[in-house]
Amino acid sequence: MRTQVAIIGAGPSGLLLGQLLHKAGIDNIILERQTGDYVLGRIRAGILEQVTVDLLEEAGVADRLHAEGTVHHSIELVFNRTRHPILVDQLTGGKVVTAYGQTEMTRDLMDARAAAGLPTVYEAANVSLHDFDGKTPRVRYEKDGRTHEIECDFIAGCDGFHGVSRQSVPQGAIREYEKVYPFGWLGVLSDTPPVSPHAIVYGNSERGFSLCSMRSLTRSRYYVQVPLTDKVEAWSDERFWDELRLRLDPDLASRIVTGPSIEKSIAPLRSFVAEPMRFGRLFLAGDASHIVPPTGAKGLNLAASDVKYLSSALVEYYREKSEAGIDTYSDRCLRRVWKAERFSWWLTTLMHRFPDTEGFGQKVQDAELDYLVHSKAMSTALAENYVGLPLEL
Ligand code: FAS
Ligand code: PHB
Repeated sequence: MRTQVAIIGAGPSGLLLGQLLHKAGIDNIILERQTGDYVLGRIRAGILEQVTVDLLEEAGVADRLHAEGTVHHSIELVFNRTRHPILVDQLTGGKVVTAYGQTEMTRDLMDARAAAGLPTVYEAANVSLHDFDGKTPRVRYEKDGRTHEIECDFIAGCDGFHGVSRQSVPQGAIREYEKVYPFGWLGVLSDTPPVSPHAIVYGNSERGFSLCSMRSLTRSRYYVQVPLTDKVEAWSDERFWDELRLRLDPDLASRIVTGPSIEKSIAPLRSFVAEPMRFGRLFLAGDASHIVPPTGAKGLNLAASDVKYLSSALVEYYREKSEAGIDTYSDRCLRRVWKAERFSWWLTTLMHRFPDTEGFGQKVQDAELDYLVHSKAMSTALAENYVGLPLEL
């Protein structure tokens, strides 16, 4: 079999890339090792930057997002049991974020791909990448007891942090940067009305970080910081709700509507970047190349901006026979990736309690929070990073 672009992974990166390439008349196939239902069952991101919303519109899959997504004009920081609004739209000249689950975005992309009759191979086992350092790369995979081979012009490694693409790059050709945080996030999804329907609430209390978010006006998403040694089995719903309340201000705590968890899991936090993001005819995009702690809601949005740069570069190659876009792909992505890595690290450091934060360190964190909510300059810096920096910066 032959195609122009072989995409590894049917997460947001792979599906969005496939849709944008299809819109541009570029043939592509997606190889996914799991089933579609398994991919949809992963509960992850929930906040979309305007850049991501614009891309989904460009891909023709934004109808449900506009119908069901919730626009947020502000966020709130809670510390010392007091809530402080950060009026994001006023500080950024009107920019906002949209609450819309990654699961729903993935479902919209899967439905659009199926409706267009585009080839997606689910349960593709033992995917392997070949000859991407030349001009005729190939991808192999196993399905239904047979080995299949695809000849292509380019391979897009959209297969996430644990995928095969980055692992296929010769060790000497790639540099990795990593920071692992000494805590995780215990997340709960519940079919209850969000406690703060128009603002994502980030808390820093002596008991640790908390986050009040949503997926819709009838489905909430909450998180509390937990030690890495914690097991989700040790957290009953009741224990979770009690702990969440203890980390909020009294008014918000009194308004939490509890209900049975429909998903509950603990995720570790890490910062990670692999450089460069291009190896001959192989391009890495999304979590295959970088990971951020979810505090800044950047992971999914960075995947979308990588895909914007990559799809534009491939369209330019096929339409204008120019390699300028593919030659600058990695540098353009990494300039935006590292700014998001910095912001995510900064907000994680500001809003979490670290095991080794002594008296002085805690006083400095307290002072930074106090300065942030009373300084227009610092609140503006938070706001412009939160809504997403312009693509061209
Ligand atoms: P993904 O990991 O989503 O998709 C990669 C796909 O490739 C998967 O479907 C996988 O099955 C497939 N694959 C892997 N290896 C393969 C192989 N060898 N062959 C074929 N297919 C293969 N981001 C936010 O912005 N906000 C959040 O709140 C947030 N919360 C998160 C919580 C968790 C627990 C995790 C893990 C991530 C979270 N993220 C969050 C980040 C997350 O949303 C990612 O940024 C997003 O999924 C990136 O999408 P992809 O790059 O497509 O990678
Ligand atoms: C979420 O809704 O899952 C979410 C929201 C904001 C974040 C991280 C996660 O910063």
